[in-house]
Amino acid sequence: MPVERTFAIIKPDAVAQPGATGEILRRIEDHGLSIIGLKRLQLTEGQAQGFYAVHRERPFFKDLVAFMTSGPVVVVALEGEDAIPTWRGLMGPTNSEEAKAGTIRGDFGTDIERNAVHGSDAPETARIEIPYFFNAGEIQAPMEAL
Ligand code: 3AN
Repeated sequence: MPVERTFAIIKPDAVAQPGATGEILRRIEDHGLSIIGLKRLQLTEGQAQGFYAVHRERPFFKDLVAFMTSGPVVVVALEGEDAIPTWRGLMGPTNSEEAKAGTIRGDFGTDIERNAVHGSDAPETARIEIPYFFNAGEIQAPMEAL
């Protein structure tokens, strides 16, 4: 199993639920992933547009940016064996309406837009997404990653 890094966002809908941020971080650590970077911030419109630039032509882009800037988020850099599939498995499918109870999107999300969390879909994506929010001094790795 490769040691890899991934990037997570706890989105405004989840951050707004008392206890949800702690519970999500607990699930992450319970599944063997190390939190190597963590901060809470209010995204600007420009930050949200840049982060989701790949979706800028999609009909839901404007709503997605409005939602992602509607309240604070928590951004997290993770490291561990199979971190990308492990985190995506914990998250559940994109649409919270299709996500099973016990997944984060099933337990804390509402629909396809208000879906509680984000996770990188591939190592190349994580390599772009982590530096989008963290500078080198804000990442402390317990082991050397790829
Ligand atoms: P995932 O976050 O599961 O990788 P993506 O990358 O397809 O999903 O979509 C990025 C984000 O865009 C999703 N987390 C969701 O918030 C939003 N999104 C995707 N598809 C739709 C849609 N059809 N309607 C509204 N929002 C969407």
